[in-house]
Amino acid sequence: MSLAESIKQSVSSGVESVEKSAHKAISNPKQAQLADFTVDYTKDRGIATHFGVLQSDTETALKAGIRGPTLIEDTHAREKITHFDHERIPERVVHARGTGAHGYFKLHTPIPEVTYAPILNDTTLTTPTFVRFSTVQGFRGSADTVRDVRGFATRFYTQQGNWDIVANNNPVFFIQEAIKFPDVIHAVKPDQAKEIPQAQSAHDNFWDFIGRTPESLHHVMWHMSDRNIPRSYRMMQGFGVHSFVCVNAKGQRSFVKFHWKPKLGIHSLVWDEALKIAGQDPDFHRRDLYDAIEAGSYPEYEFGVQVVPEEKEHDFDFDLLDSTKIIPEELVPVRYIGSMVLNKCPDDFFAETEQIAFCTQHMVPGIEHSNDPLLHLRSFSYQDTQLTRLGGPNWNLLPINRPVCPVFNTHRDGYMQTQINKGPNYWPNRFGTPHPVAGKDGGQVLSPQPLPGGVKERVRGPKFSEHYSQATLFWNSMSDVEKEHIVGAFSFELGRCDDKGVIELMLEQINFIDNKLACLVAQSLHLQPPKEVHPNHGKATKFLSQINPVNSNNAFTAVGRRMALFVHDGFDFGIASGIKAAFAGMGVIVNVVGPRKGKINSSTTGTFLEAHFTFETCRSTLFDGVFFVGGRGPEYDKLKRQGRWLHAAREAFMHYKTVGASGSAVDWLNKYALPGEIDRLVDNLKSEGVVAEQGVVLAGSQVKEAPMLIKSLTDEMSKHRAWGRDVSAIAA
Ligand code: HDE
Repeated sequence: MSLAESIKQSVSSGVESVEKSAHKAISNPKQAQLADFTVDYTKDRGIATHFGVLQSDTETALKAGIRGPTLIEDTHAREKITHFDHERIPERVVHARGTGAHGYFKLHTPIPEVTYAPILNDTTLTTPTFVRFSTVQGFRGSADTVRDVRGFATRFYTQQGNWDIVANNNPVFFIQEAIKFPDVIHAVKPDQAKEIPQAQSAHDNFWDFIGRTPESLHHVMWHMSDRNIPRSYRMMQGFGVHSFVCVNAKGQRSFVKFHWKPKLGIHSLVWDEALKIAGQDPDFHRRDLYDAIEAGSYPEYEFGVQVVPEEKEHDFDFDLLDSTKIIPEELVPVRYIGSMVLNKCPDDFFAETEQIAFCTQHMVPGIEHSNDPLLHLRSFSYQDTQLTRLGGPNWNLLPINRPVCPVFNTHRDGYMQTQINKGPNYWPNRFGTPHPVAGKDGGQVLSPQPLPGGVKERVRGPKFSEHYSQATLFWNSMSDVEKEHIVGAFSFELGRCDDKGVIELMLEQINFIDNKLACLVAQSLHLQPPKEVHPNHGKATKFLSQINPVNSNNAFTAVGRRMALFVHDGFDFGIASGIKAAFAGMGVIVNVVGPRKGKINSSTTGTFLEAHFTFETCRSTLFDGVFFVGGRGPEYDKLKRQGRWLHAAREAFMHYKTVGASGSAVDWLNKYALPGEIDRLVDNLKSEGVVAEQGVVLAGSQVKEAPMLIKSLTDEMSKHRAWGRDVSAIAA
């Protein structure tokens, strides 16, 4: 659709598109299965007890006389209270805070040379998926935007059973051995005595552990980078972390790393913004995901594999089984072979997002465990933790956990058995069912693997002892802006530590990664910069920076972004409605922000826009760009005293976001909101209808300027942030 056509579109058209209806139409066996378990309470049916007896009063309990005691005989009241009393279940011991969505996966490039698993071979299949995104450290009610690793757990409901890739947004992990997992988690979670701080790594215990665990340093570089304050779950990569093993029909084995790459690119918040949003909208990422899906702007991720045939296992200077290492994409390129679209929000958070029980052991034939020392105990842990969290061994029968293929076995009974299992409960039996299935008929046969032999002892492979090289590779691969952010993050985190010994030990470790980095962190903490002890190897990879456009993993687009349109009574309707309609057609979410919710009248009689936010309920942090629409009338005359407008403009500017204004708001922006920052641009506006530079976009008040304005806004928004802007004089 051309810009002009978009503008003509009705203002209220939303983003309902042909694409949206196409996605909706895809048949999804998991949705069909869930529908059988769904009770729709909007259908007219009286309130009943759990056992079906209709009730005439659910607000007043049975009493022995007016003002008398409540009677135990009131079964409805007792049942209601009892059920409520038992509503809570234990939250996940890690990744407690999360949000989920349904979707589907489609393969476009089969890889029969790597695996015989049908899901990675058959391009005609549409496989239902459920994804749960999460943070690691915080409790279930903690804020979304904290500095933390993000979980990216995907379940594929395949015809061969459930396949779970329980991934993170960082490609490496803190530790090499699963036996250390309780320690790293205890260290990062709130202190045992005071239970503070919540959902943060900026404290003594975490950095104490890290300083004594050099294998975690590569991961810590990711943790201190922008990666761990993502802008959105829609703009985050996902990594299976381990090298898994895939097996082809000839029995040949390969090591495979799984990758997710977001279509909208990889983008992050800035730290000040993340801190503020944690209070302003703790559900920021949750809301962002739901809003996008409900607006039809479906998140999409490409699915890729890095494949190393088994005979090349030892060709690297790191161990493929070491989950603290990436395989640089220069050495083994990622092959993108399919994609996943998330197109439905859950109907019931608890039943779906909370009760989904991912397990790394959920693998389908053709995909297997490797000997990564993080993986086997991990698989044990997931199965094990569900027993406590979901209260027994029958959690596979919960609707969200049920595979879409038929399931027969000899497992029986247990708490909350919800199936009537008719027939034999042992094998072998005289009936011949349920029976094991041969490999050629789809039964799982694990591939034979020669074992190295040796002595039973607590050891790690020789290449597991090098910890700094890839941490340095990460640092070297960052752009200058990203390096500044890493220094800032270390300074914040170590600045929050109270124990001097913890800080000094960490500085020593950082110095092994790069001396300049250590010196910058030391300077910011007013400590002695350390001498160089370990020269930087100087190597870099071009696939890690989020800002450097040579990273082919990244994408820059305005699609899926969010823009706040500030209007006051008397605003210029043509410009405002033009932006709104054009952006809606492009999949940019526009929220009108006005002096009150509801109708805001423009300067053209009879025309108005509906405001979604008021000046008070909105903050610039919730948007990728802010635009101030000019206008006429008494409210516009008073604009210089409009504190929320001033704050929104300065704050968005300080966070490097797109800031725009039209008509009379340009003068206001120049004189009051950003004095001294945009003079030259305003001068240029006198000779041109629209001007744009470093994320600032200015326009006159004429409707004919709208297409050019929209193009400039779209271009600036797609850059994500104007990193070249000097914000040193602005505080908000
Ligand atoms: Fe987890 N992890 N983990 N983990 N993990 C859990 O399982 C564990 C690891 C990850 O949305 C728990 O169901 C061990 C790596 C995600 O429901 C638990 C080890 C990666 C989720 C557990 C690891 C992850 C979990 C808690 C070995 C990235 C959330 C609740 C060191 C590839 C899944 C649960 C969801 C959850 C144990 C390491 C990611 C306790 C022992 C590596 C995304 O079982």
